[in-house]
Amino acid sequence: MINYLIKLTGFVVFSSASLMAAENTIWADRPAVDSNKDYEQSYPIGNGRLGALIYGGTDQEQIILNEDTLWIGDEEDTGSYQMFGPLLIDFQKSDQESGGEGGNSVSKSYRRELDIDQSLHTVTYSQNGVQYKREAFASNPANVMVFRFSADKGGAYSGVISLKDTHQGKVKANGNILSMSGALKNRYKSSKSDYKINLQYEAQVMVVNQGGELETKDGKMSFKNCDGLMILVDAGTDYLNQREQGWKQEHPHQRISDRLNKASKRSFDDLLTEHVADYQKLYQRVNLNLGDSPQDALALPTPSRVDRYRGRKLKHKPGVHYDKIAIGVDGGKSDPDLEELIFNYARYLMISCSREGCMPANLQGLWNKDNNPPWRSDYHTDINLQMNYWFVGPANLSDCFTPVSEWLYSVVPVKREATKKAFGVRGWAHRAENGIFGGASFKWYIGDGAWLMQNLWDHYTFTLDQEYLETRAYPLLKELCEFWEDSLIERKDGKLVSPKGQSPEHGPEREGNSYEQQLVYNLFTNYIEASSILGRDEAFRKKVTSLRSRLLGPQIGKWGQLQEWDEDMDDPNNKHRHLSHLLAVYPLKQISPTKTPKLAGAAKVSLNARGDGGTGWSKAFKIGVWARLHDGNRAYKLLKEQINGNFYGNLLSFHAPFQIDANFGYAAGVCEMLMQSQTGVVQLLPALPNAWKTGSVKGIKARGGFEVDLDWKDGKLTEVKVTSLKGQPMKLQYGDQLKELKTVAGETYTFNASLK
Ligand code: FUC
Repeated sequence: MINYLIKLTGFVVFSSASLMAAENTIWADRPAVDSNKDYEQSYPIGNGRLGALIYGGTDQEQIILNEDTLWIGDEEDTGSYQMFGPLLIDFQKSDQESGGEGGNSVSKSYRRELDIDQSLHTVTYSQNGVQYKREAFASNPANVMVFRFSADKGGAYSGVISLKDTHQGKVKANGNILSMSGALKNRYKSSKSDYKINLQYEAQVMVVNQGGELETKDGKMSFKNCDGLMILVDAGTDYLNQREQGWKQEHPHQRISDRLNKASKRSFDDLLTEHVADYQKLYQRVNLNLGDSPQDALALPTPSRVDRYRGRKLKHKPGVHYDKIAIGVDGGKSDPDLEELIFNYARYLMISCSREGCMPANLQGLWNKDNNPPWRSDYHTDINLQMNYWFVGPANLSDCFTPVSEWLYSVVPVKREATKKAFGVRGWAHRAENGIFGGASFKWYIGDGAWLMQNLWDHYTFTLDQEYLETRAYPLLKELCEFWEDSLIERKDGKLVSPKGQSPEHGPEREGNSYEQQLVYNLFTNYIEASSILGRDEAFRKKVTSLRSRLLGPQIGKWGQLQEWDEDMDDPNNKHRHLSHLLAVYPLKQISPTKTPKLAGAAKVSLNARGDGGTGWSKAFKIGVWARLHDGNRAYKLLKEQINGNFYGNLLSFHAPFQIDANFGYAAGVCEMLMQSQTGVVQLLPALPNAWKTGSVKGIKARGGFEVDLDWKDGKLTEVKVTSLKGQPMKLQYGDQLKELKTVAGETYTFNASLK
């Protein structure tokens, strides 16, 4: 933190930039050269729609290009997310050069960093007496990616730029533009039939040189003796999220050309200033301080810093995943700034891969280097997509949520037909794997829709956006209630249960799994509230209220556990990564230590039995559940388990492999530790661990439209500031203190630990 910097004034070993940015900089002292380990080394940039993984080589710069609509698939099959392909820049070494600091190998002056406060990627190194600098960012307002190559001596840049098409398209070089375009015809590895929709795609790379010359030949572009280069990149497809238009709009060529032409008339600095302002409007809303890290941690490149934290080098065997990742390894050293950095990085990643008008964050966010990516890099709805977005409300990034509701709204017509065909009922349901044309694969998990609708409902509770409620959340909630009205089965004792299905992704297929029972209870609860707020559909609301009262509720089994199934058959040795029977604790709200202490106790028994191991997302999930059970130290243990076992040196979290849900789930867990508002009461520091003795958080959000700043010292709240954005009444709780207040929109209210 900054105060740490002040303490260190005059200390000369580390650069002041790296100290100041301890919780905002990810850096390495070598390029990401091992192409098999992209996700462990390369750094992602993105503007919501367009993204890149950057390797930072000094012989060759490799930039993997992505755009979020480049998908194969159709209304039947999920398909998969595709990569656009690599952009390669081969640097020609000058004649005088004789080894020394060159090549893609380590050089002492080399530094590759991602500044997540500015959303700017920089590579610097010296070679043969020349100081080189390469900067990169993805601008949301200009809607292009921008690269600048500069040097402290003239004429230092010579080399060749090329694009690789990884589909069936053509690469062309013309004037100062390299392009590739074609139509997608690939199939995902497990798909049997041809797809009915073939998107057309195009990418363009525009090169603006300072000094020197450009020349195009054989589909490549060479640059010679240039003082510097500005490279502008854009890519897109003809995808449109409207079924009635056949999922297509016009070819992307003109849009791309227009954006590049417009950007090329502006200077790099001008584009950068606009980009940073746009990015920081979202990023700088929240500031987390969990304490100060020691000097030796701050001096290390990020991969070594993570190893220092975990007390070992990560031994990651690619084949080993699911529930077998080592736990309880804790020989590491404290680094609260790293815990902050990982929280901040989730916010960086979300702003970079999910902005208004874009597609939602998929399993890899936006970043994909493979045309047969793991699990199709798709929208998995039996936890992953939901987890991606749990933290956006609390972390003051609700703006990043609308891609989810827009995507869901666009694919529901396809799901409605598939649901009718499969089950003969109204409404819509999900299979676990989902694409952008509504096609799906793997098992039906008919609770998934209600789970997604919790995200949609939460978006409303944080923003109180009435238009969104009327046009998106409400119609989807209502139709899903109809699905359940048609699908619930009445048992002899009058109880209503879900039809046969699996509790994700293990165990037998049974009726009345806790997974669906809890989700349906929650769906009905949210629907009742939504229809009351809008004053709509009173008769249906009554019906839903009556259905809800007859649902088979949560049950406590013979070893004190919260049952996962309708019968008492849970295995205390089951360590499965999914925790679907604990959703009522988190992210739903039916079970809480204050309102339903017995059930919360049973949830604790179950969670203990599941253990502290698992995939990245599973550990992240456990942080949140322990936080909701108000056990801050245990939540913190899981947070450490996740950092110890499931983060690469570039701070992308893994399953394995890399899956962005774990990055986002980590941030969600941290938010739950600091504040909770799901029960209608804003609980301050409900799960503060001993390890975060003194700290603060500014700008996090509570449901009802409140922005909150918290300060604590020696484990106790010292001050809370609440800014009311919507003028709603508020209930504030800290320990045994409860304060009810009426608020005025725009006013800020300050209280001490006694809430006075
Ligand atoms: C769910 C999980 C898996 C994996 C996949 C993408 O099916 O059970 O662990 O995360 O999604």
